[in-house]
Amino acid sequence: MIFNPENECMDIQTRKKLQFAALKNLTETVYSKVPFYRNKMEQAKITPYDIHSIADIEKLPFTSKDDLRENYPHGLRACSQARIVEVHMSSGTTGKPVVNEYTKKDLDIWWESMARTLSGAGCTRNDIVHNCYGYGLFTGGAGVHYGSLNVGAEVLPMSSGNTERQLMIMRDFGSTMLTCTPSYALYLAEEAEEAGIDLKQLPINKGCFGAEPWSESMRAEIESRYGMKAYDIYGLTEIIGPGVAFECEAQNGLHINEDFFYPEIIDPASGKSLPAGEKGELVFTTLTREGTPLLRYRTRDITCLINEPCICGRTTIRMNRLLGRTDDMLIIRGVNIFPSQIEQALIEIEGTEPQYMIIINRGDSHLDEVELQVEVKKEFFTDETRGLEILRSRIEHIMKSKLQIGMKVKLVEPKTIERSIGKAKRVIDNRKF
Ligand code: DLL
Repeated sequence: MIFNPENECMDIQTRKKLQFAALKNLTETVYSKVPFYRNKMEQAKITPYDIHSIADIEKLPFTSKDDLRENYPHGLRACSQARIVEVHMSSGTTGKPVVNEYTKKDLDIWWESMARTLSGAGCTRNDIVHNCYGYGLFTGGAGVHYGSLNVGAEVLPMSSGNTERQLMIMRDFGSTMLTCTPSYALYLAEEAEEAGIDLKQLPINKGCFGAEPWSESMRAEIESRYGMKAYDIYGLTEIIGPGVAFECEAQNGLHINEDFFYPEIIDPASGKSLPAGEKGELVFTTLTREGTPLLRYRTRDITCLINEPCICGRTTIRMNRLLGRTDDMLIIRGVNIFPSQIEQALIEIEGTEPQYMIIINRGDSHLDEVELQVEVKKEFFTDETRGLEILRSRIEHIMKSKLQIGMKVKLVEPKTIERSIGKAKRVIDNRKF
């Protein structure tokens, strides 16, 4: 189903003209209203008058996650506070959160993008959307919620947790569409099996899954366990939340809502633009955003663009499912985590060495399980095990409060974690994506 054929199937040349007009407008706005962008553009010796076509976007400076953090909380806002109606923040816990401030028009863009996304997966006003993405500062819950309302579907604002209740409501309310992380979808399926519920007999027949890496084999497993079609959805807090790109019935690449979010692929090392088909770092410019618009934002996600027509009739450019990241960010149970955060927390705990290994497994329950091995100072390894046990539970507690995910801590003797020559290996990720 195509939610907005006029825009989604627009003639490509017409779209390019609109993108150019929006880009020009955007550069004028940020140049005049956001000192951060004016400085960057001055350093790059460029003004809005130098933008003569959409291709001139390459002249503009990039924006990075660090820029966002350094300008926390309001440094990148391009309008008055009075025009802001909603705020979301990154799920990450490193330093300062990454903030997105929405005006009413920004929310309209999100409503539209998410309605296109859900419609791409076949959602109509007859559907009952079982939304297990988290509600709160995370964008997943709100994004799907708004999209469902815009389509006219009925939405069940579930959030995650309490599986028994999830399954009861799914059955009793006849949910037809599931939205959550792919690992949570598999976890729910496992619990349903345990409870003797045959999901294939329930009305649930499609789902939109994203916010973390997943694979074709996970898709096959979700589809067969639920007897449903499983679609990939992509997005990030900084740009809008979910709804930046989505799969259609072809399930062959994600259509980018490029009238709102202009994509580029660059070589992460040189910053040079790469043509469609070549793998590199995904960069977005939020052409029509008002609250916290972004110029050439480096996502650190790796993929390639697909510039061929799609059988569904949409003319928007597609991106491949994500192929990795340029940094070492891990997504564990939907929470973005950098190994350096764990290191930082350990340094502050007396009795530990800054030697650690993070081992991630996708457990029997299909949820991510983390074991953190930490080297302990020699003097702690005595016959008295109580001291060790206190230290172990203290580390678990600190990690949980700083990183927002639970992990199993295993204390090991000094010098047991393998030392590497050169770049230390801190993560063993056994999950299959
Ligand atoms: O994860 C927004 C979202 C919510 C997307 C619900 C889809 C569904 P963040 O927490 O800011 O926002 O994390 C963004 O998650 O840069 C990717 O690395 C990763 N990611 C998002 N979608 C996918 C996907 C939300 N479909 C970061 N496949 C992004 C793989 C994904 N990775």
